[in-house]
Amino acid sequence: MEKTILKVEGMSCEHCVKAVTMAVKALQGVTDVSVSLAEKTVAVSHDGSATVEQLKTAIEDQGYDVLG
Ligand SMILES: [Cu+2]
Repeated sequence: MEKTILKVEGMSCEHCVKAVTMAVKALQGVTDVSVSLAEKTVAVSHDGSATVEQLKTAIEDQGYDVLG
C-alpha cells in the first residue's frame, strides 16, 4: 500500500472535498482519500495500480490545480 499526498489549490468547501474524493476514489486501486481544506492536501491510499499522474489528472479534471 502506498500513500501519496498531493498539494491542491482551489478547494474551498465540502462540495470540493466531495468532488475530489469521488473522482480519486473512482480510480483503480484507490482505497482511501482524505482531503484537508486547511492544509490544502489530498492524501490518497492506493496500491499503485493508478499512477501519481492519473491521481493528479483526476483532480485537475474536477477543476482544481495540483501543485505537487
Ligand atoms: Cu467547494
